[in-house]
Amino acid sequence: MESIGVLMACPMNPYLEQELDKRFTLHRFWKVPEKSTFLSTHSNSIRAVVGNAFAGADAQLIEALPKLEIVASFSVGLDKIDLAKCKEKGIRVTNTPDVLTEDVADLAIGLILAVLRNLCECDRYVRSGKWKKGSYMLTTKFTGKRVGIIGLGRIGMAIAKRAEAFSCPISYHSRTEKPETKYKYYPSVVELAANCDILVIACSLTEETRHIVNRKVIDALGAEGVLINIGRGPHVDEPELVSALVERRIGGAGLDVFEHEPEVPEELFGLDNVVLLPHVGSGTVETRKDMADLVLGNLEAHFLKKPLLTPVI
Ligand code: 8YV
Repeated sequence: MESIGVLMACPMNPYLEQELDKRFTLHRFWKVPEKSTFLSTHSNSIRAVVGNAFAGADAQLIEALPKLEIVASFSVGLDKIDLAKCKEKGIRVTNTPDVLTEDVADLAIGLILAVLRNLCECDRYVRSGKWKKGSYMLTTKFTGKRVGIIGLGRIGMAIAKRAEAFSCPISYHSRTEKPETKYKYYPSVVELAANCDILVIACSLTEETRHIVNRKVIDALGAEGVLINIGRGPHVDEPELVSALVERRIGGAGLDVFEHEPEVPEELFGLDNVVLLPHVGSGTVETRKDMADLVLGNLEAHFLKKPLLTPVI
């Protein structure tokens, strides 16, 4: 397989990069100064693209690579891949579901606790010596709070399971009701937001879910409500969220993702009711290794003409 050209869209994982380098002819796209010259030079040898949550395969890249057979994403989210174009051209697509579910759900609970119990602020309080001058203010209890989840897929379910252990009543919104669960379904996100204390975004990003959390939803969540986003930044109308947080029209937010990563609105930096993370939901050594092995396994399966491990298309 050494002669097969694989294009890695951006840096994502050193182990994956090293293993791809061993098995294929690896091209690191981010190191290429003249992208269009590079693409025309290698258009006949690149048969696979490896992408992730930050860079994938858009229509322009797909069109530039006539020999492209497979896009293997080092992510569960597929929003950086033009799926319609892949389908049209018969290009296979794989992602990394399941292996990251637990980590992302763990992080969602971590964010809830961090926001409600002011964990990051408390840490700063101790480090700055303020504790010596007086005790820290009281915070908000998590156990028993109403948790609303947008998207009850694998990750949404894993968050629900964890929140149940905190005695939280769970409700959700998704495209269709899931009769197999006992959780309360809301056909509208505004209604879900109006009936929960903590609103968690756990759906995939599509044209339908872009800005699914808008001004109306934020207002329905209200001044005591907390928004947690472990999905994608564009799920939220970010300027609306920022003004709601600054004006205290919403209680707080725990955000692992942002609309223009790695740019984060600076207005958020001074707020004590917000916890900001650098898109680390799946970011553990164990999970990233499993994700890398899935990418490698899918590519090998494809080029050996075996069934893909985690096919999307
Ligand atoms: C990663 C992700 O952060 O799976 C997803 O959809 O957002 C992530 O797991 C990313 O792809 C790491 O490079």
